[in-house]
Amino acid sequence: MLKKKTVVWTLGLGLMSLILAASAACGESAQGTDPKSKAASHEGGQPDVVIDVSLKNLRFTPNLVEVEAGKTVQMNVTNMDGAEHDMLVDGLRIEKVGDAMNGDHAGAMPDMLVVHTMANENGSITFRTDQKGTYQFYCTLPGHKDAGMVGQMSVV
Ligand SMILES: [Cu+2]
Repeated sequence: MLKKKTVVWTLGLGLMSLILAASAACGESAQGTDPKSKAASHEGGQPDVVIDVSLKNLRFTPNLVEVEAGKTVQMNVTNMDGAEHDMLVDGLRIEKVGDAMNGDHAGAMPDMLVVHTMANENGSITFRTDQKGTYQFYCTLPGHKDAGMVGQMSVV
């Protein structure tokens, strides 16, 4: 009687440790396939493409911009107006590359494509994105979007 009980108890323990081992293995493999750990870093690398956008008289020039998915794009924004402007690409998520020179909102929105410029100043951002699609961009300063400060960015 006593012997039988011990056997059952041992079996139970064995089963429990098997289950524990299995769940531990699952946890390990989930961590191993984390895509973030495999992301290549090209900090400070040269851009594949440079795009210049100028801001003048409440307009973006050009107002149609196309970038290739996966490429490293440096976008320079030149503000020729005597007013503060920015350029926000609505809904697009990016990966910033290196340090933005000036004029971006890096701290607040690290994965958004936005460049801010004071009157007659320049801003720049270097980024990559894999989000193919068409996105509207505009100036977020009050009244500027309604005044026509809009454009379209295509990621192809
Ligand atoms: Cu503006």
